[in-house]
Amino acid sequence: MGNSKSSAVSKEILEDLKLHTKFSETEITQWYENFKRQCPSGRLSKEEFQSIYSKFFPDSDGNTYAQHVFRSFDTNDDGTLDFKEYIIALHMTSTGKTTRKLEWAFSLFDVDKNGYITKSEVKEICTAIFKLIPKDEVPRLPSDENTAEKRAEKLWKFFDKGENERVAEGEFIQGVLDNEEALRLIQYQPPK
Ligand SMILES: [Ca+2]
Ligand SMILES: [Ca+2]
Repeated sequence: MGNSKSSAVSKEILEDLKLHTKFSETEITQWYENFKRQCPSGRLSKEEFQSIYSKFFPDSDGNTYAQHVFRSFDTNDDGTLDFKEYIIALHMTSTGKTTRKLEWAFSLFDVDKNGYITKSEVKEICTAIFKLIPKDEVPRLPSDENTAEKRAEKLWKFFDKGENERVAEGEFIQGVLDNEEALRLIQYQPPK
């Protein structure tokens, strides 16, 4: 316990992360140390993740969104985030190319992980995103975006699908790449 051997990132994980992300060995090693400090068990539970995540949204409710983000990061579905999942998530959401980010956004919207997005999944995620908007910002939103339902309707139209049709990953990414409005609606960005 607490010796240098147990706190070092394993060679296997390190090689894997160097291969799959653009992070350097130094960066990965530093993050691992931070990760271990915040999370000595090496696995982040959903509750721990939610409590860290919610701190980024002090003026709104980040809990529902955090649950979806956690689900999209937990690629092996075991209910915890290990270091590898955490770093790959960080790679996809913060430093990845747009396509990488959109692949992640797709997995965020694909609530049941079946490879397609339905309109009800769009509504579910739009509801979670809407909760991230601080209450005092809501009155300033355009009239076709001032409820979660309206945002879901607006976003769904960009994919050019019927009510009961579903959107595949490629269609989702293309729809968002082709429409800046769609790109804006799949996330919440605080006004500058
Ligand atoms: Ca996991
Ligand atoms: Ca789905």
